[in-house]
Amino acid sequence: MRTKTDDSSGSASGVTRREFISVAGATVASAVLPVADLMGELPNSKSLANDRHRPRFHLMPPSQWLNDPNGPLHYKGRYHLFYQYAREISNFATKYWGHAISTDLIHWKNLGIALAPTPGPDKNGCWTGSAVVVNGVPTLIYTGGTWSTSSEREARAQGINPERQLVAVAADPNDPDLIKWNKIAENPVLDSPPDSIKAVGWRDPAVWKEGDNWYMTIGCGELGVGGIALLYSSKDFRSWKYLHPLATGKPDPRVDASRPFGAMWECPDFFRLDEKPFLLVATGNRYFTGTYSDHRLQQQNEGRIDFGSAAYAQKTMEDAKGRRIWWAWLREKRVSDAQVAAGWAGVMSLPRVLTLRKDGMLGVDPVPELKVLRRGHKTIPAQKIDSSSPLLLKDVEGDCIEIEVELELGDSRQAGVRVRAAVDGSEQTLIGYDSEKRELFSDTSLSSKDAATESGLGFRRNRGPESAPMDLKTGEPLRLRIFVDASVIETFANGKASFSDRVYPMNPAALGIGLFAKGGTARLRAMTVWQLAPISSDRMTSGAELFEK
Ligand code: DQQ
Repeated sequence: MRTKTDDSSGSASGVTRREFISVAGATVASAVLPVADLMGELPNSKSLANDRHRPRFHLMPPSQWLNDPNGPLHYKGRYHLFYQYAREISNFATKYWGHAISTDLIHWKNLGIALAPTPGPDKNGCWTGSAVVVNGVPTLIYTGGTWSTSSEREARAQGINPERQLVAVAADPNDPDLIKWNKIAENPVLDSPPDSIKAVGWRDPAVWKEGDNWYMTIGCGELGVGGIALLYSSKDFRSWKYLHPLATGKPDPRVDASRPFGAMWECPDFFRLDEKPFLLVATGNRYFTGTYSDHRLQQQNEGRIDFGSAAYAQKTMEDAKGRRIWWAWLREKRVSDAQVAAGWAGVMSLPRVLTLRKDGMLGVDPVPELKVLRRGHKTIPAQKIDSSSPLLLKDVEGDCIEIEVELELGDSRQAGVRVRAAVDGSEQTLIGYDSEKRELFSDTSLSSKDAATESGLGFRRNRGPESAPMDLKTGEPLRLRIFVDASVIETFANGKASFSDRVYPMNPAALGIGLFAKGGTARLRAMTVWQLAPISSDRMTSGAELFEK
């Protein structure tokens, strides 16, 4: 099985006139999209450009709202990454597909809106979906929302399904930027979930090809039961047939399946690495693996790709090099009033590469391309770390940096790195390993004194410790790579676990970096701190100059 995300496997490099006309003729022209207006709408661009919490090397829209990554695709030498975009700062606002392109996975140019709701089956939103090349034509499949937040419960109570699946095709497959997309006349290609399932949701299609057939999984779930990834197949990408569940969640005490959100698997993503099947779901950035036969996944093991509650709605693609590249939405961790006041919310994670580890589970690392951002660096000499170590390292600080560190944990109970720290430690974020609990952790309890970062419920908590089980063999050092980009922190540990977090120190000088060890002595083996180059000079990540490479 290969997921066709790359033109190398299709005839896309030269779509024939006949193919193009047959595709174009069968579409309804997309609405006249106010692309420039929407993405160019920067009421407070000055304050955005000067907002020290806005990241500088992460992809995001010029302003307003971003959530899920959608339809990553490698086509004619360009990476295309779409994302859920809204003109208001709210997850319940009407969603569009924002569109960005890159030649190196790192520098992005925002092109504008690829998909906008139009009267009909996506009138209240173009939600999450996928992109593939079908007979040489880049094609999107996504969920159309016909409900608004207020009408959803009512609609479902009346047995009305408020979600549809729709297809859109590139208006000009010879345009490497794929600027314009047309919704096909046959939409919706699916208008309701199977009758046998009392679905609490039915969205976020993900597609792949096996032989001549397309397969699609759609996120679903039943109250009291839990998540279900439904499986469909098609020969022509227009007419889809329901087969059976690809996988069904096992009873899980960690999620409350009596509530619609707990009962649903959003954003399923399915692929094989060296023939081993992996089903990713949004909840907990979790994945399931086991065996795949008769188009059913028999689950044997599960893991998590990112252990931070900041990350959600993971999505992958296979790139031209055959790598499995992963992204997720990094949500804000401050109250919505603060987000609205800032004029922006939501950041795309850094691209990561997933690999098959010897133990059959997924390894996760930042893509090597990120090294292109490295500028000056400072190496820190090997040293002992204990309770008497200084709070901060001398002559090194920053919030647009990468830290590479190797620590011997010694007899310490906890050891790690302190970032975004004020000189007096009044604000600081800790990332480290707890040898007793055998856990990697990110502790944002003291990250900010801003009251806007205090509240939050359950897994949507804004500040506090979060952890990931991680076994280090006796004597195995803790190896961390930490990317700090203003309010974003992404940590990678020993190729085994990753952690995303968001922090908003009130003190602009909370830029310090330190080492800590508690309950014993640890030892620094090696440490380098790299200054990273922003991908845009004004924190807007939208300028055309980004693409001049
Ligand atoms: N966000 C999308 C849905 C998806 C959810 C709407 C996950 O399609 O289920 O913006 O964050």
